[in-house]
Amino acid sequence: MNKEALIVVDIQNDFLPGGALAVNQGDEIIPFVNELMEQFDLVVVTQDWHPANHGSFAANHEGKKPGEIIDLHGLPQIMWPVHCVQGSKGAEFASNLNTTRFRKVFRKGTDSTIDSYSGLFDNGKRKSTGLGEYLKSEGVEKVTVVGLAADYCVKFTALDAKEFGFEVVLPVAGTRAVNLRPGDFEKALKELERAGVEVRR
Ligand code: VGL
Ligand code: ZN
Repeated sequence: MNKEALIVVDIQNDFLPGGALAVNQGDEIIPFVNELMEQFDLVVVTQDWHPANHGSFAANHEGKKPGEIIDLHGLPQIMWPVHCVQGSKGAEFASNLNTTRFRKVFRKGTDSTIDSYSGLFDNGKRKSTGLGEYLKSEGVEKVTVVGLAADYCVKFTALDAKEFGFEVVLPVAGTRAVNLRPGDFEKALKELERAGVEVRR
């Protein structure tokens, strides 16, 4: 049997229109994701979950503005607006997302010294969140990845899942991009295809 799982990445208020790190039209994927969850017996979820002193926040670095890149303990780090602070409204899942289908939630970005775009590992691949190991222990061989944002957390989650040994599918209808630079969405999709991810357009 080829057991499958759905990974729902960071569908949280701060990534929706009106949120602190709003993804254009990010809210449009929610009905699609709610329907898709009904087709999976195993749904796992990631939640961006930063302490207020997180090193990815421009506000925590004197004179830095969102979009600038700094060296954060040896890794290049894009400066983001303060977002998904632990316990805040912005860190909560979208109110119209059907959370009753969630089997397990993996929180990431909890270490102030390093960011974590992927739901499996931090950006330095120093620590695992346990997500990959959990799916393996459940006998999963194939994963579908949806959520926000296509050019950051969805991309790195899909790449790490592929590298972890899963077959990976990304339905484009289930994601939207930050697009800091125009074209980042398409660039991410190409990169995923080159890595062997099945991008369903
Ligand atoms: C994300 C930037 C910073 C994401 C999270 O979920 O794509 N992007 N933190
Ligand atoms: Zn974040």
